[in-house]
Amino acid sequence: MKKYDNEDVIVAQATPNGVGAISVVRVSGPKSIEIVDSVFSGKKKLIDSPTHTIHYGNITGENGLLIDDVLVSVFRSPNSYTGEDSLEISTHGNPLIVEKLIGNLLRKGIRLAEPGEFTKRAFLNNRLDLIQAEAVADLINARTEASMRGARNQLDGLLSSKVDSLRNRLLNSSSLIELELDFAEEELEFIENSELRKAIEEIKSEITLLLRSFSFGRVIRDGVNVALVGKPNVGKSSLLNYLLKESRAIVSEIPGTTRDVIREDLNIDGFLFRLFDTAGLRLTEDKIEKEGVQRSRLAVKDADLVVLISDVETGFSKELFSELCTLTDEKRIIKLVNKIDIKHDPDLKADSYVSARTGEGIDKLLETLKSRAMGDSGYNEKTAIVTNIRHYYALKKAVEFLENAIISVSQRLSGEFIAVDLRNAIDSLSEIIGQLTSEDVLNNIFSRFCIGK
Ligand SMILES: Nc1nc2c(ncn2[C@@H]2O[C@H](COP(=O)(O)OP(=O)(O)OP(=O)(O)O)[C@@H](O)[C@H]2O)c(=O)[nH]1
Ligand SMILES: [Mg+2]
Repeated sequence: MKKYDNEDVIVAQATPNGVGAISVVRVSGPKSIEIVDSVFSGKKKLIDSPTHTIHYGNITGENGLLIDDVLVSVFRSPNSYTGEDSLEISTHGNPLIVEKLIGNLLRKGIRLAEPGEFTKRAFLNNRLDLIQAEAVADLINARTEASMRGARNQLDGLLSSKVDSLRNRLLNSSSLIELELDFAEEELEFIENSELRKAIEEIKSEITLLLRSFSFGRVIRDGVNVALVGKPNVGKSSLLNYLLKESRAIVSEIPGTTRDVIREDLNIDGFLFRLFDTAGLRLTEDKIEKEGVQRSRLAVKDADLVVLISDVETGFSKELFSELCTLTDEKRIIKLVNKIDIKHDPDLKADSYVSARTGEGIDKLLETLKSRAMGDSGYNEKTAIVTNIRHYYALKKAVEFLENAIISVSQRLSGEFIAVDLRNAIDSLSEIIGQLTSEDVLNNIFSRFCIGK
């Protein structure tokens, strides 16, 4: 890992812009304490203060004019978020004060931080690995209990330590093969063929398990898109309204009421479901309705789950079901019968039976949605899960290399072939933790952070 050698001192507001009780301005970099000290007057010099101490005093600007009385927290390298000397200045929560304070520091040779630059420095100084750095952004952006817990899981290093241990096991195997190559002339065998194969297969199956956790990981992090579709008048909008507990979409007995796709978020036990109410699917000459039907089809394509709704009168049409299967995977479709308050038809087979009028069956529907979204994840707080698509693809690449390696081992090919595949698999795992990650990828990751983080 390259050592971080940036001499720049950076500054940014860490709290949201606007009026509040306090605002916090963050400063980090070598000489940051000295520089802030030059505009600060308190009982004691900041330079002489130990790490993790808080100091009250005045910050003055040009001409010695008071900007604000503040509290300054001092963190010394390496025991700070960034790993560098850094400070947090708490001012009164007025944007004008913050602007003046930052302006004053810029004049002293400090520069504005880029988005995510504090976290990037933490990563480059080995305070966090890349998975954890990405989790910081996820934690800040989490909007549901589940996504918050997922980000916490990553920040605590569950996935990091799993990937790291898989990587170390691969390193072990590959170093034995490389050793054999070094002693090729003596024909020494450091690891038996069957043993090697078993070791690689075990690692491969553990990575495959991680890959499988991604569908659930994505649910946790990004939520689930659910399209409500069906023929006109079956009660799609009524169901949306019932689930949201508000009269969001227009409901009427006239078929073809809904034209636009209506999107609303629903929180089910801390998991985010994005519901899309759509125009009823039918052949129509009406220009606007036609466009609506087209949009319904797009919603089906984008959906993680498709609730195909019929009512007790109409039942399911085979044609409609087949059409949906051309737009989405059959496994994503949940068949639902609505209006069971009118009558109950035991011959009408479906995954869910509800009444959007009385609410009967809705609790069960929520359970069905939740369990379908999560699959058989077997997830608990202690399992490592993959929530990030970058990690997913790197793990997938690792599996492909391991598959090649297994083929080479079983064909008893020369150790060189096996060594190359194992090396590539190791590199894929290293990319995830950030040990072998290109500057472009890093910039891309950190540019998505907010400024001040
Ligand atoms: N009895 C009964 N009537 C319902 C139920 N759900 C909806 N309805 C009625 O069915 C009619 C159609 O409801 P909507 O929610 O507008 O149906 P939709 O599927 O959105 O229809 P379009 O937008 O035209 O495709 C309305 O008159 C509703 O009051 C239910 O569970 N029971
Ligand atoms: Mg509707």
